[in-house]
Amino acid sequence: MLLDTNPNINGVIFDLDGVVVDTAHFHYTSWKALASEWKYTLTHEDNEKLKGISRKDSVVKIASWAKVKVSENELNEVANRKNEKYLALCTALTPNDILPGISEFIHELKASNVKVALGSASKNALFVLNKLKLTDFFDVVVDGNNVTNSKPDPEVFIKAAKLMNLDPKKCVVVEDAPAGIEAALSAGMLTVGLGNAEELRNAHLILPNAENLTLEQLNKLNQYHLT
Ligand code: B16
Ligand code: MG
Repeated sequence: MLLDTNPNINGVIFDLDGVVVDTAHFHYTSWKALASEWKYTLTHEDNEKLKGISRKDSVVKIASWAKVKVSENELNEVANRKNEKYLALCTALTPNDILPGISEFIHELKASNVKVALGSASKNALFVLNKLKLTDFFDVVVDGNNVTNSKPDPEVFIKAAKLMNLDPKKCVVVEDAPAGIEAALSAGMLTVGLGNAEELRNAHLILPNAENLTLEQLNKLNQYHLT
């Protein structure tokens, strides 16, 4: 049986890290270890600026903060070593690590015939989704392996809408990072920011986390419906 559907919302695109699962601190721990080799102490504020940014672009940013010059070879080598550390931490992930509210919301969307996609900058997205046993719930997965430009470029979200066969104006993006909100707005989509209200101030709707994320909440987006 279909639940009440909102005609303005045909698809929801989820960011992965920080929205579906809290892997952001795994990224932080791994980058911090690498940055310390350059005698640079990566701060929480620095890490906020890396959210949603591709692995390679992250190395470039950290190198510039540490004021070190890196060759293309070194850049790749550092990115690979960071990924080994990150994957080692992700190995222990289980469905218990899905953030509160996310499974319920995905089930509600499926029951209401709203399409569900992933739009992540991560090249490890499928590995993580498999660990969480969530892969089969996503109609479409677009990740760091399928895009050329990382957030705040809208490519990842535009591609997800295209693969779902949906009008971007009828898609809602759920994000935890300012770069992701910017990307979604450039894609012409409605946005829900999960986390810090000040950092995510450009989102149409801001919630502290996904615990109260429901289709009823998304009805608040009707006032912004894009024509
Ligand atoms: P990987 P999201 C992003 O994922 C992370 O926020 C960001 O910190 C990370 O550097 C990026 O993925 C690339 O990840 O190294 O696994 O390819 O938030 O867009 O889901
Ligand atoms: Mg994120």
